[in-house]
Amino acid sequence: MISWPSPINPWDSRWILHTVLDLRHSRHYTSAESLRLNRKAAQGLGIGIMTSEQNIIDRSYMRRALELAVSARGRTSPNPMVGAVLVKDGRVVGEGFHAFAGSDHAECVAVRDAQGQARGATLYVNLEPCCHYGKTPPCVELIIGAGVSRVVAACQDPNPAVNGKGIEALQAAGIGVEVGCLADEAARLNEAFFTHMQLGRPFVLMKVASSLDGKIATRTGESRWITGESARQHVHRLRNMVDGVLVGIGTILRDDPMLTTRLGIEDQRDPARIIVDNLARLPLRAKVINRASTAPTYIAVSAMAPPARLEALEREQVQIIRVEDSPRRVSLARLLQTLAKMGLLSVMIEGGAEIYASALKEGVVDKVLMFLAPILVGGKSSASAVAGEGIDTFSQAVRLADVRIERFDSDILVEGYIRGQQQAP
Ligand code: AOF
Ligand code: ZN
Repeated sequence: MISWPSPINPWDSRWILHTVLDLRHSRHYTSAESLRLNRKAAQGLGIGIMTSEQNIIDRSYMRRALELAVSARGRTSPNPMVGAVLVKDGRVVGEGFHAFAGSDHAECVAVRDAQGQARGATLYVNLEPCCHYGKTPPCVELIIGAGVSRVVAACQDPNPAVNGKGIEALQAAGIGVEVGCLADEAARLNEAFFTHMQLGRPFVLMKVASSLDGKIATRTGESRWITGESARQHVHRLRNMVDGVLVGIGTILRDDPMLTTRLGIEDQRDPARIIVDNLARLPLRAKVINRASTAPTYIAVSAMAPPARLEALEREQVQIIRVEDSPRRVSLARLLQTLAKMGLLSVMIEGGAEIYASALKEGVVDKVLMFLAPILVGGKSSASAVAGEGIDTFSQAVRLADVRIERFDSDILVEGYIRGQQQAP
C-alpha cells in the first residue's frame, strides 16, 4: 500500500514514516552507515541521488524527528507534534518529543537526554524552536545555553509568537540555521496545528460510510452497519486521534450512537462529542451523554433553543455552546471558531447528509474520508451521502486532491483533500 515518496498521512493510524530507512535504531548508525543505507535503498528503488551527502544525512535524521513527533499523535492539542534529534560526530546523542500540552518541548527533552553532549551537536527538529514564554520557557535559550552549533528545522512555526523569531534568535547567537528539510512532510504532519493557527478553526475531516451507489441509509432510515468490522475499527482509530467528533441531531435521534473510541487498548481516549442541535432536542437518555467517558458532550444551539431544555440537559452534564449569530440555524463556521478557541485542533464530522452539505457549503471541510461498502441500496427516497441543493454542472463539483485509496476487507476507503474555495453541493 505504501509508495515512496509519498506524503505523510497523520490520520492513518498504521502510519509509518514513508522512509526506505528504518531509523528506529539510528542511535547505532554512524552517518557513514546511514548514508550507505540511504544509497542502497535509493538504488533499490531506482531513485537517482540528486542531493548532496549532507542533505541525505539531514533528511534521515529529520525523518527520525518526524517519527518521534508522531508518537504523541492525538495527545498534544492545542500544541503541535514535535520531535527532536541531537547528532554529534555522526551519532545520535539525544532524542525527544513533545508528549502533551504543558509538558517539556521536544528540544528540551532531547537536550536533557543528551546529558551534556549537546555542545557542538546538530539539532534536527520538525518545527522552528520557540522563543516565547508559554507554558514552558523558550527553547532557543536552552539550545543556545547547551552549545548546539547547528539547527536544522523542517518548517517555520505559524504561531505568531514565534514565526521566524526563533530562527532569528538562534542566528543572532551565531548558530547556523537551515529551514526546509522535509518541509512538506512536516507541514502535513501538523496540518491540524497549521489550520488552527492560520484559519482560526480546527482541521475538519468529513467521514462518510456509504454503499457503492452513495446511500448512507435504507428507505426506512436504517444505517447500521453499512461497512464491515475492519473499516469501523479504523474509524475508532481516527476517533482516538481527533479532538472532536461532530454530528447533527438527526443522526442522534435516528441511530443513538455513543461516539466514543472503542479500540480495546489501554491509552485510548475519547474525542469531545459535539452535536449540532439548534433547538436542544437531544434526549436526556441519549447514549452520547456518557458520564463515564473521558471526554465531554457539547450541544451547539441557536438562540431559539428553549431555556428549560437547556437547563435539563445541563443537569445531565451536557455543556451548551451558544453559537453567536445563529438565530435559527447553527453556523458551522462560527461553531468551529468557538471550538478552536476551546483548543480543539481537529474535528471529524460523522453525519448526517444535511451536516455534510452545510459543512461543504460553508467551505470548512479540509479532508474527505469516504468508506464505500460493496453493496447497492437503491431507492429514490433513501438518503444519499450529501444533501443540499446539488449542482448544475460537473465543473461545480467538489473535487478532491491527493487522493488515496485503501482497503479494509471488502470495503474501500477513498480519501482526499479539499483545497481552496468550495462550491455549494
Ligand atoms: C510544543 N512542543 O516541542 C514545540 C512547540 O505553551 P507552550 O510553552 O507549550 O508553547 C506552545 C507553543 O510552542 C506552540 O504553539 C508552538 O508554537 C511552540 N513550539 N510547541 O508544544 C514543542 N517546539
Ligand atoms: Zn519550545
